[in-house]
Amino acid sequence: RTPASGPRGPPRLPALPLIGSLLSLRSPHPPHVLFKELQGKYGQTYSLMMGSHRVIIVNHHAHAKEVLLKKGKIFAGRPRTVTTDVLSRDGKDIAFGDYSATWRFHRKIVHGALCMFGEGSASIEKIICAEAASLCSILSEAWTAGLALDLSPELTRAVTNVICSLCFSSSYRRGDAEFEAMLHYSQGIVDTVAKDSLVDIFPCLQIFPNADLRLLKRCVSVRDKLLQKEYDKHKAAYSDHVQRDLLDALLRAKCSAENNNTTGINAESVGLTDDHLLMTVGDIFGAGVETTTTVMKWAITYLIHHPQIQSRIQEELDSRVGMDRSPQLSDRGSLPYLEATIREVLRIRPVAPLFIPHVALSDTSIGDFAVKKGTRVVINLWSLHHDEKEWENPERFDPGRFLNSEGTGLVIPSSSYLPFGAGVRVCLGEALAKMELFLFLSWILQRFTLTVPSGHSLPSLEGKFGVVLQPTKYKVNATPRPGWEGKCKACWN
Ligand code: HEM
Ligand code: PLO
Repeated sequence: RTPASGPRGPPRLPALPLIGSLLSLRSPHPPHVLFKELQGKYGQTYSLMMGSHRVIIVNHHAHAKEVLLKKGKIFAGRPRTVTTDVLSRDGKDIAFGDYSATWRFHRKIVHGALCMFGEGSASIEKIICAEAASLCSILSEAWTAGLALDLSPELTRAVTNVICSLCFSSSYRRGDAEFEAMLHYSQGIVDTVAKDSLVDIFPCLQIFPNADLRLLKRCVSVRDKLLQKEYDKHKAAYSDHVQRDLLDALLRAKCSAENNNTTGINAESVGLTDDHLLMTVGDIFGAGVETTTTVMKWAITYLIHHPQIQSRIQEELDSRVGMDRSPQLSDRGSLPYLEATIREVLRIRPVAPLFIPHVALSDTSIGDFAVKKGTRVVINLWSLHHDEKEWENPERFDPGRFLNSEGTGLVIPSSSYLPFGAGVRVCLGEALAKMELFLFLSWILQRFTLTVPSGHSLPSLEGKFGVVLQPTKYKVNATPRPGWEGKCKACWN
């Protein structure tokens, strides 16, 4: 315990030996909602025990920014947990890997490779638009056949193909068996990894039969075979002179470290082992697919609930882009209402409502509270994005919040908004995700109006909590807008 005279830690939830705070956490609500509610009793920043680990929950933006920005390096650690160790071969990736020289080096390589395709770059725009065109022709075929569609696999394939191009220079066709396998393993991982499951709280439970852990291991082994296959192909085709994708960029860094013994740097010491390379590309692939797809699904869910917002975006598209060409990245500045809608989706249903836990790398503080080295810190983005003092009626979906009073320009109306995190651990895919969301949504809404089939109820807004917060499945009618019904297939591009 901190001596009475010194700075104290944050208020504590009652904890019983061994089971930690589990009893006070039993609740019908998902953890981000429960952690928001507990503020009423314990204040904005409080701590609890998860098994033997002390965890601080941060619910206010001032403390969140202190952790992420002002003391970003001190709080840049990640905890080791049973499930993330299975996924990342003991933290040899970026997202679940602890703060280290290896971690910094991998972030730098990925950042460089993504910039190569970066914002404004013709190639990434072309890749996304090709996928948007193919998505739109599938919607049109379904409409012609009179079918309502579960959009989830179609959106996932479009988003997967973008990240496949960037990571591996490859793509999947509709019905591809490997793609079906990927959909399946990735859902298994999302459902079981890093959500403070019992094995993460009590690692000793691994020795008992545990269905979740078995499922995770099976899914990870399918994913690893897929990654290994790409890795072997890239190794066989490797040349110092060509860099097609992220995997080539990682291999180049590995080869140059191996050929450059004079500087004392070798592949092993900077963490450029086969395992590290595979786990890094696995992270980007996994994050690239699950996050953007989830936001697309939430965006469509909210647009179906709010047809008037959908038609306002369509009016904006009609007046700024028209029907004779497809939207492109350079239209972003002239479609503020669509951009505001994307911002509002990211606020109301954050992809990662609890981020990934951070860890204090030395003794430090948050506000006036003392924090011991090794303490885990969970930023509750749900609380930041639903803070009643910052957002009027936070559960109301209202893109207008992000527009200036004339409705012509974009604003960020509150500091309590961090959809991609901030600081040392900020999301690596922010620019890519924003390009994809803008192009996919603008292409779809230029051509179609989305509704639920008649007689079906509106989709749920509740979401299923896992490592990402996903909407549940439902069917959609995509009806071509006036003027688009009779257009030939070639005109969809
Ligand atoms: C981390 C959000 C898309 C790669 C994160 C974090 C958030 C986030 C909140 C955690 C920050 C923290 O722990 O402090 C999002 C959202 C996305 C998105 C809302 C889509 C709209 C992507 C994409 C990629 C990506 C497309 C890959 C290209 C990563 C990686 C990390 C990360 C590698 C871990 C960074 C680290 O621990 O150093 N993201 N992300 N994300 N994101 Fe994203
Ligand atoms: C998604 C399922 C994949 O099969 C594996 C994977 C890798 C990286 C993870 C991602 C999953 C979920 C979203 C994560 C991402 C790293 C950063 C990102 C956690 C588990 C976020 C939003 O923090």
